[in-house]
Amino acid sequence: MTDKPKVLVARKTFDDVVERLRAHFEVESNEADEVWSQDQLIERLQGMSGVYITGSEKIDARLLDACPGLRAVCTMAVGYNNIDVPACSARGVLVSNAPDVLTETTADFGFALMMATARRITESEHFLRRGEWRKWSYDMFAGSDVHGATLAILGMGRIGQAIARRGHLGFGMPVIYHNRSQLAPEIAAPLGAQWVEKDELLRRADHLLIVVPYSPAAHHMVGERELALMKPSATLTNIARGGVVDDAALARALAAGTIAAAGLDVFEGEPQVHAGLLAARNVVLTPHIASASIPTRRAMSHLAVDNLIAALSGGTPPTALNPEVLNRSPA
Ligand code: 8YV
Repeated sequence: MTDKPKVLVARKTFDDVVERLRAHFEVESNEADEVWSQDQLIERLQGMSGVYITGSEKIDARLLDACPGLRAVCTMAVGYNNIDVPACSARGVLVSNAPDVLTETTADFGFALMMATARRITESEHFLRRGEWRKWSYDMFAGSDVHGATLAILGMGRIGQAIARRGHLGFGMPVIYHNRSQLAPEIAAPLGAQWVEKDELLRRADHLLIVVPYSPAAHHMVGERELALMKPSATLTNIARGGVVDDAALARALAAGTIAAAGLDVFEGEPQVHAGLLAARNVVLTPHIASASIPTRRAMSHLAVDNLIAALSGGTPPTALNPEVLNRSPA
């Protein structure tokens, strides 16, 4: 018998991460890394005080009402559009995410994806692997330049700023951005970043980088109308969330030559990918791996555990989204 609180690790993670939890809690871990339905998750959460999740598990009022013992929901992702934070707060459930630790790794990937898209790296590799490379020619897989081109960033949080720094300092790119709030001048100046209206951003972009968090207001923020504003030579790279871009409209724009190419790490309805994107020649597709370096995935996982331990042991979770719930006496 043990009186340790019970926690659920909803997806497979590093063994030592689970071991850290075992020192404090009775732990059940999804070692088979099955993707559970919400009903299966609810079933496994019975009697649990805390849960370690990823960006894939949906935590909403229905789940919370079915799991009244739950006190802490800690995700190893920075994005938390899968969690109804107000519903958690209303029930006194602490929520945390995992910011900062993935910023530089995700910015590296966004930049790499943008470069691969501009310089047609995967398209040319597929051509080579198919055995079609017979001779050199002057315009074979000629793409667009990255250095000196206008870097347009939609969303200018931590990751957007890290991408701006790479573009401005490393590649001499003029940087424009659109965000609800403007950066303080002392932050914008070293990034060479200038705030512009969204339509101007789209019109001037040589390379558009989308890093805005998903929210209902951001749904299809880039759709047919927005794509039509872009230069035919421009590229679009999305490392934010599926749903920010209208994938059907993007597939049409890529086929029609409205824009030159796209680099996509996130998709509407992933892991399904729109058939028009799969069929497109001028698109680089990756399976939501922007934060996937081993050190960063470890840091994200350990940060979720730091939060879970603190939340259930009377400590201060380092990256709580609703820390105010800890000051409330239990109902
Ligand atoms: C994660 C992400 O890999 O942190 C995020 O918001 O999108 C990625 O870094 C993913 O969400 C984990 O499920």
